[in-house]
Amino acid sequence: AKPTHTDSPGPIPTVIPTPPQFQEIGETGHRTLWVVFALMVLSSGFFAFMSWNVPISKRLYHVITTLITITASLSYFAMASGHATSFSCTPAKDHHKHVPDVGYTECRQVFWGRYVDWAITTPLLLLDLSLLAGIDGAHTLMAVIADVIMVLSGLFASQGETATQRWGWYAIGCVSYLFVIWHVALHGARTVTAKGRGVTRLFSSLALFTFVLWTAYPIVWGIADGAHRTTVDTEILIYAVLDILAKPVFGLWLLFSHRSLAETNVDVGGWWSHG
Ligand code: RET
Repeated sequence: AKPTHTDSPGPIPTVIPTPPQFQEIGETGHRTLWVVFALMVLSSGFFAFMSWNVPISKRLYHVITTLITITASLSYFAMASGHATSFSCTPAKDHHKHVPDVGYTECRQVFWGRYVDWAITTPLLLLDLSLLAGIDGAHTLMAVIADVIMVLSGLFASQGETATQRWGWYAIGCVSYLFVIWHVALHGARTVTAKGRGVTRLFSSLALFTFVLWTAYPIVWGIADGAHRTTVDTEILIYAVLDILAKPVFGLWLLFSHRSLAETNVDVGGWWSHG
């Protein structure tokens, strides 16, 4: 017979619940966050310095690229000083499946500051690439929106409590990422040819570098944040290397190429500058 609310609740369980298992940042992770903060500040200063003698009309890439590392500096400052973080608790895998009351939970430290950073910086990185390739506003806007959906999906996935929430949002994020590649890499490869051989070659290498790097992020997310297969410190280290390549190294490459290749100039009309 179906149980009803009048049924006796049964004997009081005598098993003491296992306390949650915590996975959190250690000394290495902490130090790494401060080092990346310092590198992002230095890069921002250097990019600002590079724009010193460049007329405003030719500073668009400098401004965008500097804003990217400034944003990363802020986010790394927040994370290194112990802000922008929370614990995400999920039921532990396999065992105790049928006795949820005594199954332990795993609480892993999540730095949600990353997602705030990515929500601002990845659209700016795409803007750099779109301007370089001469992609029209329509495709740029669609790429940027797909990208914001991708990052927010990652944020929701990281806060999810059930496998459905976590992997569901992760899957939505991955589909959005495919739209980003489609609008920027594939579409850009077509439009950039109008800007000549030099820009085409630059865009091809920069876009390849970008999308190979970017693809590492969902892989790391799946292993570290999704499946909890690495420590929090290892995760911090891997994201640190990826972030340095995706922001300061990308920026150096773009700004130095822009300096020596006049065809990279963008005509964005009178709104940006009057001459
Ligand atoms: C998430 C999880 C959801 C699925 C996908 C993701 C992709 C993230 C990417 C991040 C790129 C970050 C960069 C930072 C700047 O330095 C959100 C991890 C696809 C591509 C380039």
